[in-house]
Amino acid sequence: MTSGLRWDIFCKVIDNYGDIGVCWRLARQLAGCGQAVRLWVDDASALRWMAPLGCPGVEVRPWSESLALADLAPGEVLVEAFGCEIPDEFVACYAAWRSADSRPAAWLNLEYLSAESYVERNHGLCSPVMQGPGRGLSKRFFYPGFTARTGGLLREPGLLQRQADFDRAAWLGQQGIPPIPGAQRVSLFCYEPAALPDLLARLAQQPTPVQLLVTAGRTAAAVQGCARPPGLAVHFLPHLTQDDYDHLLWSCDLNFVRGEDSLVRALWAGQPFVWQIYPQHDKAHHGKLEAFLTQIEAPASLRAAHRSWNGLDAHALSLPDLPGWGASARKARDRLLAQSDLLGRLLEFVGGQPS
Ligand code: TRH
Repeated sequence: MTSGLRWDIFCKVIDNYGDIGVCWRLARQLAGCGQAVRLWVDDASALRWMAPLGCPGVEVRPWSESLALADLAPGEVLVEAFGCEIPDEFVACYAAWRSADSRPAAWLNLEYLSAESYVERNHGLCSPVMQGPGRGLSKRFFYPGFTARTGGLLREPGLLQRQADFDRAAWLGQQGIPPIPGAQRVSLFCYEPAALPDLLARLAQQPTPVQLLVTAGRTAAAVQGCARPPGLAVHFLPHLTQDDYDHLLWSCDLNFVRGEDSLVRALWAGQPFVWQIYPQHDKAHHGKLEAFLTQIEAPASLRAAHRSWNGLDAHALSLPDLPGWGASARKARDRLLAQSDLLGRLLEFVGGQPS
């Protein structure tokens, strides 16, 4: 059932850019393999810079108080991203269509990415809908993840080839990033880590000059709120398109990433990286971070850097070990590349066992 399906993806932007970033990336990949996608989103503003040209095959629709559902035929695949609740009126429309049409269909709950062990247990589970207009139907859980028994990771076809063909110097020039001979470039995408002033001080003390490329938004505001140590070259970036964010990661010797989607991009970039995990009030992110570090077989110094950067301990940030962290990043990437990607698994999931 996987050729030319129609997909309705629902995305509620909770905060930051990850919800829409992941949904857009998924929508774009689905469209790239002949699927028709409607992306319903309550706040599409980030798409203006993330994907200013849009994408053929992806229609972005506002998810507002009342959905424009007149004459709407729901798609065969309904995706609720990250546990958002699909509006009743849409579910009613979908349920009516399901009862009148015997074509296979699926309702999926796309979950957040984690390396924790529950992901393998829960991936693919079915959950009957007990109330509301969808009563009698069932949803299935789709968990992205790092192992063959999960939903995998989003990875565009040809990504590694594009990276191999990428011209760093030309891209940096086009972005107006001033060249600093012999400098190491470090990209920074983070929230407001307590260790940020410490990082800036350490980068300024490196034997090799460092050029820090700071992403727009919260990260830039956090850096602007810190004292700038002499000797550190800082360049503030505008909001980049998703593709240019990849180019940034490919252009740097060390990448600080955050959240969910940029972590995956850092993995594919194969450069040394440090991840700031999205902090949760109940500290659930501590276990999630440790599970990830175990998953990628992070060496001790990389684990220590992650713990300091994420405030799991009060140790000062260790100096980056670029050769060691680079080797570990490339090994992790190679292991992940040996697996199929999320899109392939999702199409199989939907085609194999429609709910
Ligand atoms: O922005 P994030 O922190 O997003 C999320 C959300 O906070 C979400 O609610 C939370 O649950 C989740 O993290 C874990 O980080 P993330 O996931 O990396 O998303 C950022 C997206 O923005 C990603 O698709 C890359 C893109 N991006 C650009 O396109 N251009 C840019 O200049 C930058 C800095 C990012």
